[in-house]
Amino acid sequence: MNKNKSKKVKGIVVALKANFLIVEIDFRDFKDASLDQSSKKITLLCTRRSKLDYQGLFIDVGDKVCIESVDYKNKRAVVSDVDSRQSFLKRPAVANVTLVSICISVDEPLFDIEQVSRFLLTAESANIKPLIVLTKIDLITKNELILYINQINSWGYDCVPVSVQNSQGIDSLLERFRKTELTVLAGPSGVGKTSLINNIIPTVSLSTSSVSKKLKRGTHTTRHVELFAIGNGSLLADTPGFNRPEIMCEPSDFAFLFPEFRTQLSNSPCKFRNCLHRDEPGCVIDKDLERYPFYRKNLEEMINSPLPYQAG
Ligand SMILES: Nc1nc2c(ncn2[C@@H]2O[C@H](COP(=O)(O)OP(=O)(O)OP(=O)(O)O)[C@@H](O)[C@H]2O)c(=O)[nH]1
Ligand SMILES: [Mg+2]
Ligand SMILES: [Zn+2]
Repeated sequence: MNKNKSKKVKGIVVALKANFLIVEIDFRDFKDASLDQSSKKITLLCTRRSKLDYQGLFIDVGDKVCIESVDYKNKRAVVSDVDSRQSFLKRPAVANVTLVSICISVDEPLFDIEQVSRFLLTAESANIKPLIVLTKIDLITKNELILYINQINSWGYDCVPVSVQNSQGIDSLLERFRKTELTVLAGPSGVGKTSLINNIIPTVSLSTSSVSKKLKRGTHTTRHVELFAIGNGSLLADTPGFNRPEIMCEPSDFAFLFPEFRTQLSNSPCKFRNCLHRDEPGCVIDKDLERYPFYRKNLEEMINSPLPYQAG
């Protein structure tokens, strides 16, 4: 009997294809003469044990799994167990995310505060750290870029400006990603997420396509989430772009998803504990903050929507 067939091995789901899971394993820990020892990783096409379905355990990209019945020759295996998740980003669906890199282009498609904020809220509500990656900065002047950076900083976020066209900022972005276990590139279609991966990992050559001239929007080129190794044990996920993330939140929690409001609330709380920061007496939130109108509009929608609370 092949010894490895009964051996349990740990791996990570790097992609989902039809009903299969693509699992990458690091096989340095155990030797198999039939394997090509020049590479350190191997990807296997896996099915899942039906007990996982009975237990209602969903598996997504980023999940750490246990595999068995490994057939190295044909690169097949069966997923028998899944570790509990450290975090989960619902859309794009990725498990164990440590950083959400929200890619937003300064032009083509145009920077839109409401759209960026919706992506930021997705990360905030999953309790995962967001970073804004400002893409296509070759399309604007230095002064325009400074205004964008200041604007993003005023919301309490960090931002890394990049251009794939002239490789500006790519090295420092990569340095940041290599300090992170699993970074997800999220953002609208056409902002250059896949172009960034192609630039960072020259050995992959993923499909990209130009933004529609008429609508000035992306054409939804990437269709699946996929993880790529970027060195230092770090992983980077390319994801399909989408334009309008939903906001799902309790009205009383909503303000805490905005760092600029959190700062004000932690300095001195509002007079009433259940303050929704509308026009209540003793409210400490500065209504002149740039994103306040966005907060207010979505708060009203949430309050008026049937449960569960949701804004448009
Ligand atoms: N000028 C300029 N164009 C860029 C840059 N990065 C990407 N593009 C272009 O933007 C277009 C869209 O790029 P993609 O990488 O396909 O965008 P995406 O975010 O992956 O889009 P989806 O897969 O649809 O979500 C392509 O025509 C790229 O050549 C950049 O830094 N500068
Ligand atoms: Mg893409
Ligand atoms: Zn208040």
